[in-house]
Amino acid sequence: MANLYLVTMGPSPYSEKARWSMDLLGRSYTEERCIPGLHRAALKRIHAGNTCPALVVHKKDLFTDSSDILRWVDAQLPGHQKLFPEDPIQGSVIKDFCQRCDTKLAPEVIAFVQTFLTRAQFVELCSKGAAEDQVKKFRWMSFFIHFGLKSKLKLNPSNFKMSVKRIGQFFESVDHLLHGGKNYLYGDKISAADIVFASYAGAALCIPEYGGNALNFQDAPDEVREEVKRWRETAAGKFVQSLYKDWRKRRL
Ligand SMILES: N[C@@H](CCC(=O)N[C@@H](CS)C(=O)NCC(=O)O)C(=O)O
Repeated sequence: MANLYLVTMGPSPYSEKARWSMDLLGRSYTEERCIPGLHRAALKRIHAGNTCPALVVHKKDLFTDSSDILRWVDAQLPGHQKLFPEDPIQGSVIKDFCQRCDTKLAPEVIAFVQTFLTRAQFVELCSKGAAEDQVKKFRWMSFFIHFGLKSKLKLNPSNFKMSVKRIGQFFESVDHLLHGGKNYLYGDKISAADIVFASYAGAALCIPEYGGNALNFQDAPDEVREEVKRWRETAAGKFVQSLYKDWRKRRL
């Protein structure tokens, strides 16, 4: 096993947050990209829980939550590059914002992306980058996985509407943070707040530079495309697009 071993799921916004923070750190790591529903074996192998992402460091330290992975990355960075500023007040404002993204934005984004996917679209979205044996298994299990996920996450048109409303409200709150043409959400340099928000919003906005598997805007369901078009024009949407262009491939 590699010194830094990251287990993810392609479309998972939490996985994108972990992947992006690892990429910012700039150390080489191995990513095992799993298919939802078939991810348990990979997690079991590293003694993790039931959810992706999970990170194993030097074959001994295990992090099983995207926020813990982001914190681990931050601990590796020198003071002037910290993603959570050392100033306690700014640090706690950013921590609160990130928690709000975790609880109020990410679950809505998952519902938004998945609700109207056909099984073929779901298979395509989940398979990219996964190991060949998982992809093969997925071909005959996808009906059950797709159906199971829809019922587990209660994906239906009325919950979709609710998710659209909540994502829209979240974007409005970010529009306020960006008031006056700011380049970053808090302070004058990139922070955890920018990475976390953009990782989650990037999945909703079908951003081509998304590090995992995002929907392709052209092929996305009509219901999704309509909202994406609108959100991309907001200050928050433009901010996410430019952060991906400027920062997604950068190292700190
Ligand atoms: N709080 C966790 C949430 C992770 C999470 O819910 N991951 C989803 C993918 S988006 C997952 O692995 N679900 C699989 C399952 O629940 O079995 C984190 O931030 O890492």
